[in-house]
Amino acid sequence: MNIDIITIQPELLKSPFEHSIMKRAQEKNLLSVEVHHLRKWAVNEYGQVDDYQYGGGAGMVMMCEPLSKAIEELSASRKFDEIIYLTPDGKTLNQKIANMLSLKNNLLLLCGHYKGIDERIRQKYVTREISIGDYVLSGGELAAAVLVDAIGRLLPGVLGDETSALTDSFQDNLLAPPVYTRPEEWEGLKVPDILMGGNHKKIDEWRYEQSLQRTRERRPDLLDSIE
Ligand code: 6GU
Repeated sequence: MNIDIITIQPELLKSPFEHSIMKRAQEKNLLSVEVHHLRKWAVNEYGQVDDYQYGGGAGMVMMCEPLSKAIEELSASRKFDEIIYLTPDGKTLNQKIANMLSLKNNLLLLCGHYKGIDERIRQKYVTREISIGDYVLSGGELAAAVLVDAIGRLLPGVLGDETSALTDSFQDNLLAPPVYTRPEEWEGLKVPDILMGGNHKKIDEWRYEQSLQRTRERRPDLLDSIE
């Protein structure tokens, strides 16, 4: 999968993909992330990409022309399956959306800043608008990094153990069960006996029950869609 990202803060999008699973995904050529600096398509020699908003009010708006030039130029070499604008007024990201996007080949992500991007870019190019939760970030970059991570780890071959993404929290609308490692007893707290017994059928049942219980307690809203 190729993911192109258009931003005015390319530095913010370096480190998130240079470590751990995202690094491995790129080394294995399962994922390629290309970050493009919007200033390359600025309207003048000062690097201008934003302007005051019509109607007045504080805050700048990212202009149509740099964004459309960037989108057109990148679209000439790739047929994007989706052009996604990261914005707090988009649809809240969830595992279902991440799963669906992980099946695409070419994604283009647009990161907004200030008051956001000119509405006409959204009308003309954007196929999907995504938020990562009900709070406001200073720009779309960290949200884009979250989205790329959520999608990238789902690509076949990226996770070492192919089954591990399937047992994540949310993959079946359940939270993950508790996990333990050595030592067997720590500060008087013991690992549940069932996990020490080696009966895998019983262990699976226990984990499923724990998942259900945890979801009931913490996120009953998730159960509405399966029970
Ligand atoms: Cl995608 N962008 C910004 N600026 N803030 C957000 C967000 C996105 N998602 C949640 N908050």
